[in-house]
Amino acid sequence: MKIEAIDLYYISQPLIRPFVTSFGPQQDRDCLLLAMHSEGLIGWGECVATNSPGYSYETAKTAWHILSDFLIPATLGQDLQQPEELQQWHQFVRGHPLAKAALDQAAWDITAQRDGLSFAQKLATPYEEEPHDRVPVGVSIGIQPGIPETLDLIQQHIDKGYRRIKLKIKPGYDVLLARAVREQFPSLSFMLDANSAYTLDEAPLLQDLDLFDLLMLEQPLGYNDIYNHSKLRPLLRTPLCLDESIVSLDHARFALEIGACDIINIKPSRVAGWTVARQIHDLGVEAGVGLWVGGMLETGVGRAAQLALASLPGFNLPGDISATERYYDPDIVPPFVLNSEDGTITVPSKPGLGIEIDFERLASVSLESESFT
Ligand code: OSB
Ligand code: MG
Repeated sequence: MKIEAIDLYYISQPLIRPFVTSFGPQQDRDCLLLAMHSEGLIGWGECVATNSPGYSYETAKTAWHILSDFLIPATLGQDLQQPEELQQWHQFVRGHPLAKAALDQAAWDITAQRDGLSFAQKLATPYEEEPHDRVPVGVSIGIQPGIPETLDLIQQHIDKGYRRIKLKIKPGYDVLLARAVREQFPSLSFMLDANSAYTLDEAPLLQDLDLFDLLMLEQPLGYNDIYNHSKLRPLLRTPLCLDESIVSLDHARFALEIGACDIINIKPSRVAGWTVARQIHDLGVEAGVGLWVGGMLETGVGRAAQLALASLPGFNLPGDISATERYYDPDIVPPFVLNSEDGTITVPSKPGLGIEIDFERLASVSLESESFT
């Protein structure tokens, strides 16, 4: 299918509540959306880079630049057969996985529609096992003003039916928090995410977290420091999960080879899209490690594709994929809701992403848009 046109949107939507991590607060969520046109079909992609380079060096503005000046020109006019081809088309751009992932997602969406498959079914074609039709999900709770507020929020989410809670931590807001949570919720499945806020020197403090039977500790050390995670891991009983450090299939291989983690948080955007995300899934299955799908406060466009990835057979831990009502009201696609009876969200089953864009809403949250032909 010849790629005829690509529309790019810079959008900004207020979050239901500010999301605070060890790298700072976020109130309005900026991101890019992209529509790929071919043969009367439209494939959608989301670039999760936001207005500040806290989680990644990419921002929505750098992604706009890389997409409009390099990646989109290298994509327009191409004859797309399978989404894996984008790896070749885009390898001349070093890095910038969040920008690449938006086109990758759109290519998976549009080829799935062409094939009459859901995004999940297309991703699952190599496997004997069918993709799951609902996937277990958890919530990621940002840093709150205090411990009582955090305990309240945890209770609210348990009441809604979430079965796994992740809490953001930072130095000074860690061991006391974990102790209070474990005391109040003796059997809760909970985990902590430090977003690279600690150093190996702080291993004794991180060892104190072993007391609280955490599901895992996510990315305590440097975002680009797989090596020190391999030194930390034998010092902890708590399973160690990597997020920021796994930016490619090679990085996943390095981490597993040197024993830097027990678990990988797979975010397609962080690894340039769903093609590589699936390769890391396969590598993780082979290595027998824990696997789950991470989140980046996606709009419904990205959320649909997260759910599709999470439906693959190798994922064995709940993803950071919560109901739309936790993030945006309204969103630009109809809300995803929690199945409260089992703490899951249903994977879209219509062709492609299976979403319906509310173009009026999209226009009202777009700060800028441009069409490339
Ligand atoms: O580290 O997993 C992270 C959100 C933005 C940037 C980084 C992270 C997160 C989350 C939110 O934890 C997960 C979600 O989308 O709910
Ligand atoms: Mg994380």
